[in-house]
Amino acid sequence: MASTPPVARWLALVTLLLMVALFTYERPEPPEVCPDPDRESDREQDANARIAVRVWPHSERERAELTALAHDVWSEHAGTELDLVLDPAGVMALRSRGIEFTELVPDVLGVAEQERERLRGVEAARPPAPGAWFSEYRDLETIHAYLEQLALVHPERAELRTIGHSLEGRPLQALRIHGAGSVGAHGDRSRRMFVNGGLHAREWISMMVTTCVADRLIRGYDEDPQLRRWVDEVELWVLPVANPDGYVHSWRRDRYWRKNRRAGHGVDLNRNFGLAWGGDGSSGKPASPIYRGTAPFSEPESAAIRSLMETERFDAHIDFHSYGQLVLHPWSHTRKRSSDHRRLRQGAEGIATAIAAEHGERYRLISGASLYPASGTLMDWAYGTQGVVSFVIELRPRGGTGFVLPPDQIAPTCDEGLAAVMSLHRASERPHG
Ligand code: 0X9
Ligand code: ZN
Repeated sequence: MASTPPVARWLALVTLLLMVALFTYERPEPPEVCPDPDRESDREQDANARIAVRVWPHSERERAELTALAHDVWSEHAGTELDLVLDPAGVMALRSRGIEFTELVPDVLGVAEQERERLRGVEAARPPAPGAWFSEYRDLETIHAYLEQLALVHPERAELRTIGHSLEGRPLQALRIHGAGSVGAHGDRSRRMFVNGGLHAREWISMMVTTCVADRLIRGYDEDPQLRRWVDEVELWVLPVANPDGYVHSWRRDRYWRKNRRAGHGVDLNRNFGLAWGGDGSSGKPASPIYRGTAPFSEPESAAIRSLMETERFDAHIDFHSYGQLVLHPWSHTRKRSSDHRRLRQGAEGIATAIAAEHGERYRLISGASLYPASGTLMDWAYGTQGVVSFVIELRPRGGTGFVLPPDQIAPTCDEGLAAVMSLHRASERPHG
């Protein structure tokens, strides 16, 4: 065996020493910088922090770029504002690109945590004092028990029906409310209406408002002649929690959860209906907040609403959501005018006027697609395939803290919801009998 020449041995030793030095080298700590008053706050430094901001993109391209920065989209208005949830790096990106924005909620998770804390106290103080039920948000179990109680105490005008079950097997509970004139229903005298809340899990005010509307109509019947006349002429079905699995998840795990719970990623039920399914403003990606599912009505919750509407042949419908204070009319999937445009617009105007008469709050009228396109929605399917005069109402707030609305807003928002539902009477006149 030939021996290694001394120069080569020396070179090998130097290389080894260099490698050891390289691997053991530690980057020196950066020198302490003096606290900079303009420096991002500690909150913004925390990568897990979430900040809700409102931006006003100047172009479709900018809108898409800003949306790509976000963890979540809370609300959209085509051509104007866009409410996004960003992390601190996202906020820094806005700043460095000189993009104008306002902070809606500086600490999104903190707001949810505060609400949770408050509700823990409420939980401990159960059951609510009489008359205080609508002073606070209620979980699924409590809402369902309340609906049951209403039907039990007033069997002559309210009946509880299970219209189907959620993916995780929870009942979809609806109250059928009728007065003297509408008993037996399907008769000529009665108008047939359907309202639902809670298609989106995080929009808690919609579950509370629909429950409260049912409560006011059922319990107010004996004292209020105006209410009595209305209930006598109408058969109204109220489904407060259209997405019970999502609602439970929003209470227990993630306050800002929107979809149902399909395979953990969820399906946006308001993209799962069978009109223009798969079109603009819906996504084929399971992780998207507007994931449409694998097929129209792939989800038991939307399929149950389809069966109810096909069986009951309603004249009018409101799908309650939040937030933004808007009254939306068809279409949602296209900016083309519907053939009933004038009538739908008048109906929406009637709703907005009735709402404003309550507390002076203005709800803006706009067609769904003019707000932003959305395909496979309940409103479009109800109107387009069932001939139902159908609206979406985005309840309070206009911006504020978004989906986490202070509980003292439940009662006034319920006044607005009731006014909207009662104004449907006029909007529901069918053009062809
Ligand atoms: O996007 C939705 O499903 C609804 N808005 S929400 O913020 N509550 O999620 C609105 C659907 C109405 N249609 C259109 N905006 N096109
Ligand atoms: Zn919604």
